[in-house]
Amino acid sequence: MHFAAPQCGVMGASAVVASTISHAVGAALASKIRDENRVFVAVFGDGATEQGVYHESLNFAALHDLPVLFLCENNGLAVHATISERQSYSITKHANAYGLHSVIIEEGYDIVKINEVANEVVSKIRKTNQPVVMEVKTCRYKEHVGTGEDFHAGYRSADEVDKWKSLDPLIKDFELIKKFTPKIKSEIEDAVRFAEESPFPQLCDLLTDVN
Ligand SMILES: Cc1ncc(C[n+]2csc(CCOP(=O)(O)OP(=O)(O)O)c2C)c(N)n1
Ligand SMILES: [Mg+2]
Repeated sequence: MHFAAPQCGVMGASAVVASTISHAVGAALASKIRDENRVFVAVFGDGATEQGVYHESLNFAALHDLPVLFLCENNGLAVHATISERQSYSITKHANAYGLHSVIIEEGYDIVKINEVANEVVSKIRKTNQPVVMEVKTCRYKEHVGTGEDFHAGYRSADEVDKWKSLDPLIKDFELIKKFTPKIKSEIEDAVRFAEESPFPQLCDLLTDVN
């Protein structure tokens, strides 16, 4: 949640829902002024579209032709509240009302399609400087926080989640899994070894890498 890697173009994330959307818009404005021809991607959930800053950000980006891809991962949930009890609007139609183009992908498990569509959208933004809202429908497998399941809470059923799992390439596509598992395992093992072999941090290390 708190990762940042400016050297790879990752500006950072925040636990405050929707707060980084305006950061992407600000970065896009700065980059446009410097004539860098870059595209900025703000990634957020369906719940974040209910925050005022989301609306201000769409309006500002459209008004100033800023190169931003607003990428909404719509899992139909904000904590335990389902989207049908929270939103009177459609995310894409609402974006159109601010003058933004929009794309919707219902098949959030189709990584090939998402990659193709995202590449097309990014190229279009780079050419036109017109911001776009891309909505991808998806599913949360686990409880809101933690690794357990909470179907007993009654806000959704296990059947709904099973439908998504039955289409998930990371569960179903053995060839894909086999291709990446050895590399992932060895990266994890290296990281664990590094941690176990490292000396315990001293008090004076407390603020190292904290900016
Ligand atoms: C400004 C703010 N309000 C409330 C919260 C508590 N909160 C944490 S996650 C969350 C739900 C966000 O829903 P969504 O944007 O759809 O993201 P998802 O959890 O589905 O990934 C809420 C309300 C918060 N972190 N920040
Ligand atoms: Mg959500």
